[in-house]
Amino acid sequence: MPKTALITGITGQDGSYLSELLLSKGYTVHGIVRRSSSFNTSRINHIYEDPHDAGRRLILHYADLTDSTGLRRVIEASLPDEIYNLGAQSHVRVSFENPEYTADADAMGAIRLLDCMRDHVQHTGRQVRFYQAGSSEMFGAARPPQNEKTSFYPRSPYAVSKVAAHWFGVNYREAYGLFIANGILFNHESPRRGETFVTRKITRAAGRIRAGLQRKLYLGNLDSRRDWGFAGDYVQAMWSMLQHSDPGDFVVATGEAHTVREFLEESFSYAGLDWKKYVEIDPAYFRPTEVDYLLGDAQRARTVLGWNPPTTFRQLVHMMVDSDLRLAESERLVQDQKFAPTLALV
Ligand code: NAP
Ligand code: F7E
Repeated sequence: MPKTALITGITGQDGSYLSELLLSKGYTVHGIVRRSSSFNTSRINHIYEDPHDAGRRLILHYADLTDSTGLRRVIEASLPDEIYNLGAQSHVRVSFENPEYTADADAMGAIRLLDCMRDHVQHTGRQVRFYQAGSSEMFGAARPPQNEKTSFYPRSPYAVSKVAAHWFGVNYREAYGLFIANGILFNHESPRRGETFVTRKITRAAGRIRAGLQRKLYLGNLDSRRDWGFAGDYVQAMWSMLQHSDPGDFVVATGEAHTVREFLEESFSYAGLDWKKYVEIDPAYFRPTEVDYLLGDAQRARTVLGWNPPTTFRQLVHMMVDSDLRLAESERLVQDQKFAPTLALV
């Protein structure tokens, strides 16, 4: 039987790749979109289906992780076999500015959704599986390499909220026998990455500097190390966790760490630029408490799930730079066209 999935955070980077994956496997995909005064569906426009189309397999619902009534209604309307909780205020620096909202969406949002699922399972007797999007940020200051046995040491309101969501998942699994898998994913990036995360900020700047649209790039701490993988590879691991016979917790990582400076060097040199001519340090981007070194040990995901990420660090950087060079070039063309009529007048 074709399955049905419900994704919170479908409009985000991971939500868009996961939707593509599930649709390619024959799933019907329901997604939660939060109300915004401007369009927030750009990452899924290419798979969007008109509500008037018969037999469509991508169905969007307005709901919000801060509103349990709406979540309950969407679960009852979509009858999912699998729920992927990807929705979150996912920016670590922003979580210091908006701690209460971050905890509400990321920690309380998870328990709201779990509780809706618990009631739904109890009332209907249906089997539903749940994926919780945990993060390497939960390890924070713990010594690398980090794996499922490493103790959490969160260093931001975002990370603390994700730790709470992780333990809500463990508790609901043990208390009610629900199938709940916690992914502990290390940083994963792509051409669809939000533009205020450091990787995309760097590749976006490389493209715009090459196109003559930007002069400087202001960054914070260049010394922190991250284990960066490709988001397209990581959504495969999410799906695999829900296909396994038993629910569990899995670290998902490449096992290779690089500094922000190394990401910068690789991006700019691939774009034919010397980063030292363009980059300035702005302490505004420093964090009150930094996470210095994240390096994942994903042996359990490799052996139990058979998950092995094919994309290398260099391939990831080049994919992002190539995409942002094309994007900047199209921005430049639009800008040139805008000025063309004015030039023609003089
Ligand atoms: P993202 O691009 O920031 O997407 C977050 C998604 O959550 C967006 O669809 C966003 O909607 C939605 N959202 C935010 N607040 C919400 C709310 N109150 N109610 C409902 N939806 C809400 O994040 P991502 O990179 O795809 O990451 C997916 C998940 O994995 C997140 O939970 C993140 O914390 C976690 N994670 C990410 C990484 C990583 O390296 N990418 C690593 C570990 C864990 P809008 O589009 O309207 O903003
Ligand atoms: O920062 C440093 C910054 O914001 C990476 C989220 O997806 O991954 C992400 O969180 C590093 C940090 O990602 C700038 O201080 C320097 O050390 O790209 P980031 P993150 O904080 O690692 C985890 C796994 C998640 O779960 C999160 O949801 O880069 N850095 N200069 C900078 N960071 C930013 N954003 N901007 C700078 O200008």
